[in-house]
Amino acid sequence: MNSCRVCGNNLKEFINFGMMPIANSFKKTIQIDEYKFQMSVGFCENCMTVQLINQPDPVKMFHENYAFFSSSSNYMQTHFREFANKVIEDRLLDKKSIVVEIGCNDGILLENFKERKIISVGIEPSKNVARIAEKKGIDVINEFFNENVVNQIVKKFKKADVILSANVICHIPDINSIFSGIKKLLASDGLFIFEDPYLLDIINKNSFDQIYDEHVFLFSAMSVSYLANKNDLELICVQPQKTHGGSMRYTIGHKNAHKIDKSVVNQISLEKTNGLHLFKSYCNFEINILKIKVELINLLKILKSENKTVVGYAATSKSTTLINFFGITSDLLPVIFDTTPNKFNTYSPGANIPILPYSLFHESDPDYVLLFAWNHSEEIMTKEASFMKENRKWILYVPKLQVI
Ligand code: DWN
Ligand code: SAH
Ligand code: ZN
Repeated sequence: MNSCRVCGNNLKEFINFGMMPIANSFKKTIQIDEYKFQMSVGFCENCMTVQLINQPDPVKMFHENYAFFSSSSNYMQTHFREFANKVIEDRLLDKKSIVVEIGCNDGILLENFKERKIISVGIEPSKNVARIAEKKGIDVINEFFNENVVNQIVKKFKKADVILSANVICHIPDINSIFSGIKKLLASDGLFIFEDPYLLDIINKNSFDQIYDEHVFLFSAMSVSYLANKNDLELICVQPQKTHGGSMRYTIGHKNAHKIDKSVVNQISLEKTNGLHLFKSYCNFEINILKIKVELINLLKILKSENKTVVGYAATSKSTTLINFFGITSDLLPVIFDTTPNKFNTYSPGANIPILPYSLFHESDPDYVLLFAWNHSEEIMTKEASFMKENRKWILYVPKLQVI
């Protein structure tokens, strides 16, 4: 039996992607025997949480050489500046306030609090990115969030007025211990605000590539509400976000400490209208994933038979699922260009497709560009408008296959 990490009930499996590598394990040399794990996804009919059935040990994914640097997108920098400003204004934060962020990465969010002279602490296990945040003058605890970290913060400062987290809570398998840690760390009138890719958007847009080793949970308002309640907390507000193809911002407080916004009940009812509480919806999701697999592979094969050049744009974590599940090899996609120096001149996880520095993209002469960072399409398409004008086309696969 596969037990739900939230409530212990039996998980019902709905898709098996097969053996998958670590999504961010970009390699200096070609490797054919790298670490892989069985990536299948299950649904819990009791608490409504969608989750990976197996997840690699967190230390295999988050370490001193983590490949994702949050500040690689200008759009995300703006998003996090606006997020910080909103929290400061809504919560009337000042020099006496304490803000804690779980998974601060390179400090993309906390640097905004630092600028406003508000005390903030980041918890970040991946040493290389944590060091960048520290260089920005941010106080970082280089550890996985746990009870010891909670005690350290409360002892050094006080309980947190606000605990923030973006694209991190859905990464943490031992989720009840995270929520019980938050219960201890949060001041009596404090708020825990986190965002993660939103299950309803993932299903409706068929953005199945949000499923990879790091993303152990795909949350909804239903499942977060259950999780909060179980840990003597309460979901008090939800606010949809455009980021990462559709995310949800969840605001949580101590039980009975805040008025519950009507957005919670409205969102849960929308989720039920869309069948997120029913196993059959996930079986349909699997059908849609298999459909796009056939469509994209057919397109790449046709383009190859016509001697067209196709290159990949952005070696995202998401691309690891797509490339390996679809069986894309370097004969269909000879190269991926990316802006992250740590990924330059490496080979992609699993498929061993070469990753080259972004500067070489404009020296290449592709007919088609397969956009793996489809979530940043506005930013990227604007940036590349003049290059793409020269009779080149984008290939997009979310929410459906499009050549534009
Ligand atoms: O949840 C997560 C999110 C926040 O970030 C993490 N688990 C890992 C990561 O996911 P991702 O790798 O799918 O993130 P992005 O932001 O969709 O893609 C980032 C990659 O794209 C980087 O390698 C940089 C690259 N990129 C690029 O080459 N040119 C990005 C942009 C915006 C560009 O213009
Ligand atoms: N908040 C950033 C980073 C997201 S990437 C953003 O939205 O861009 C996920 C981050 O979570 C990584 O930097 C990783 O090291 C961190 N992380 C993973 N598990 C964690 C844990 N248990 N506690 C704190 N941070 C964690
Ligand atoms: Zn459950």
